[in-house]
Order: sequence, then structure tokens, then C-alpha cells
Amino acid sequence: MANLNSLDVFFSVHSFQEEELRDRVVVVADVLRATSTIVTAIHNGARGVIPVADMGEASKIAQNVDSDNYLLCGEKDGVMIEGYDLGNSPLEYTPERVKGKTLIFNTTNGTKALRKSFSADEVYIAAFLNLDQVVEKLSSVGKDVVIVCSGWKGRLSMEDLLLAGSIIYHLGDGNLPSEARDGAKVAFSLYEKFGKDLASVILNSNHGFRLRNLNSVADIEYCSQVNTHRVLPVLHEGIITDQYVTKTG
Ligand code: 3SL
Repeated sequence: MANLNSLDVFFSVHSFQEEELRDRVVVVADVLRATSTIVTAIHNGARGVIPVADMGEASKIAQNVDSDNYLLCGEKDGVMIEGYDLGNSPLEYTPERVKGKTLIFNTTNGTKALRKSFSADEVYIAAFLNLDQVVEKLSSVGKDVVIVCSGWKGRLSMEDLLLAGSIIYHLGDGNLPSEARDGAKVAFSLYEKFGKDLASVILNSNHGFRLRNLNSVADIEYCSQVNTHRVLPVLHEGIITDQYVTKTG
């Protein structure tokens, strides 16, 4: 059973004020596709990921760094931004492209959720790909935990809520943890109803449809995989690295 004070889920990046995350342990979820891409990049040897709020911030950082060691990455409305090195398909983030590089990462919802989490005590990056690592970490934090679902432009996204529900389900060994607040209860119930058919539910979600229109079915299938990546990306002082690297400096 989990050791936490309280457990809640916020349904989109616009559904809370930054202040509400202060001193909490925050888990950011954007299954399609930002957090799945971050997990992949870190797994494939990226040195770090700098989440930014918008294109202006991304360009400002890019102008002041050595372009041999940094890549400008991300999307607008699902499509790679002109002049960027990589888009937001996790399949682009191969070891050949990202090993040893620091990524300046700019996406429509996911990186905005990460930027809004800067006041939190600890911030972890979750995808289905690294579910076990997230659950293992949360099971011993002993603090107030909020899972932030990035959603889509202020609306909830089924796949993010399902990931939140899955984290909660596994934290409670299949039972609703007594610390669950309303948001966590909703996510847990959704996972109980749809969790057995994850891949097809995600494929048929609103964002699944949007990505299918962009010919990204392979991305959806990739992001629906569970426990394929043993990493726990953590955001600390504006940069995401693997937790192990952060701990050992
Ligand atoms: O909103 C985001 O952060 C993106 O992950 C959206 S997309 O999958 O690239 O369309």
C-alpha cells in the first residue's frame, strides 16, 4: 500500500493555478505524446530536456547555446515546427539522434504543464512506458501528490486520465487508496472501466483521432505500450534528467 498524505488528479493544464502545486509532489502526464517522448529521449541517452512554455522561450535559449550539443524540438498542433531539429514523435528520438544532447522542448500542452509545475517540491514525468518506475517512486513519498494531466487546450484527454487512473490503481494494489480526492477517484474509476483495453481506447480517443489524421498511428501504438522503459525522468531546476543521474550529480 502507498505511503502518501493525499492524492489528487488535475484534468488539464488550464484547470489549476501554479500556486496549487507548491510544495507538492507532482507527476506530469501527456501520453500523446510529450511525456512519452521525454521518457523515450531520456531512455535513449539524452543528457537532459528543457521544457519551455512557447516558441519565444525556445528560441531565446537556442540562441545562447552551442548548437552541436543542443537540439530544438517540439510541435505546434502536432506538426514539427519549421527550423526545428525534431518534432514530437517519440520514434524520432533514437539513440543516434539524441544521445548526449540536451533538448529544448516545446509542445502545445505537455511542456506547458511542466512549466506550470516549477513551484512543486518534486516533479516526475510519467507515461505508460515507465508506469512501474512512477508507481514505485510514489509508493514511498509520504507527501501530497498531484497527477497533472496535460489534456488538450484546456480539455481533458482520455489517455492522460487513464494513465493517472493506472498509477492510482497500481499504487493501491487494485484498490482505491484512502488518500484519494475526487479527481483521483474519477481517474481510478475510468481505469477500472477501460484499463483492460488500453490500446484500442487510446486509438479511439479524441487525440488518437487527431494523430491518425496526421498519419501517426505508429506513435499511438508506441505510446500505448506499458512498462517498456526503466527510467524515471525528474524535473529539477528547469531541466529534466533521469532520477539516477540527478541523485548522483
Ligand atoms: O500537447 C502536447 O504537448 C503534444 O504532446 C501534442 S501532440 O501529440 O504532439 O499533438
